[in-house]
This record gives sequence, structure tokens and C-alpha cells, in this order.
Amino acid sequence: MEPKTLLITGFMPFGSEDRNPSWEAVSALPERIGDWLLKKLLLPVEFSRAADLAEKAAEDCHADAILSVGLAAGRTAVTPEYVGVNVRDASIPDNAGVQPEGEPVDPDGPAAYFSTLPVREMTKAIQGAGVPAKLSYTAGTYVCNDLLYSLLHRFSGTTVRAAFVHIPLEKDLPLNESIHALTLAIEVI
Ligand code: PCA
Repeated sequence: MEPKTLLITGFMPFGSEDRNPSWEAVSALPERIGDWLLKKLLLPVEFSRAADLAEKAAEDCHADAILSVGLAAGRTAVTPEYVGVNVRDASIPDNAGVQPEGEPVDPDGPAAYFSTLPVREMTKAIQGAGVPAKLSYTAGTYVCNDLLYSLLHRFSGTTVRAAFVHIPLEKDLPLNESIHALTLAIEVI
């Protein structure tokens, strides 16, 4: 089978964290998993800008699918995200100092989009390997949700599918387990 292109993104550190395991996990993945050639992209934790950079990279590399990864401090399982919502509501400023309170991601967009990659199958595959995982119905209202909603909006009606996976802090789940989880998630796309 012809290899397909997966744009996979991770984030820079933000808030009080000096590391972000999302990029550490993404950058540790091999260049190819199954039929997928991985194109990796490090994103700034900034409303709009992260999504703009990811959209442009997806177009430039003719991505067939996009899997974005972020840190969810406080969660202890890998959580594929079911839905992105049209809300920006930040309890801390982003890395550009922007802190929206109850604004839409896109004033003309629908309230929400469901992920277009098989997040339920991803969750089951990760659980099946003994790594803690749970399907999540909220990606929050910070930059991760902003990215997920924006990508689903931008590529709505196209063949480009997208999803988001949150991973825990390394103290709550070792990085090699998050890396294993991402590999399993990609294998079921
Ligand atoms: N987590 C944040 C943004 C960047 C990241 O890794 C979030 O969950 O919105």
C-alpha cells in the first residue's frame, strides 16, 4: 500500500511547566508507523497561531490525516478527544500573553465538531496494551481545544481527518507509555 502522510503535532512548554511531554513523545516516534509517514511539527501554545501553523503544514505536506498531541496536567490516562468546541476560555494566558474569556474560536463556526479519526478505536487499542486510556468528551477551552476545533473546521468537508490526544504529565504516566499509546493510536487510523 502507498504510504500516507500523517501530520503529527506536539506543543511547547506553557504555564508553570518547563517541559511539555507532548512534543517529547511526538519527537521520539519513528518516521514511519504502519502505512503512515510521520511529519512532525512543534507548535507554540498560542491561540490562533498554533492552528494557523498546523493548517499550513498540513497543506504543504498534503497530509491525509492530522493527529495533534497536548499535555493535560492532572489527568492520569491518555485521553483521545471526542469533540472540539467553539469556545476560548483561558484560566492562564497563552505564551503570547493572550487570555480570552468566553469568546468563540470562530464567530461563524458551528458550536462543535466531532473528531474525524477513530478516537474510540484508539482508546480501546491503548487500553488493550495495558496503558491507561479513556475517551474524553472535553479537550478543555484552552489552546488544545482551539487547535482541534480549528483543524476540524478548516478541513470539514475534505478527506483530511483530524483528532487530538491529551497525554498526562511524566510524573503521572512515564513518557515511554505515552509514546507507546501514540504508536497504538496511529496503528488504528
Ligand atoms: N496543553 C494545553 C495547551 C498546550 C498543551 O500541551 C491544553 O490542554 O490546552
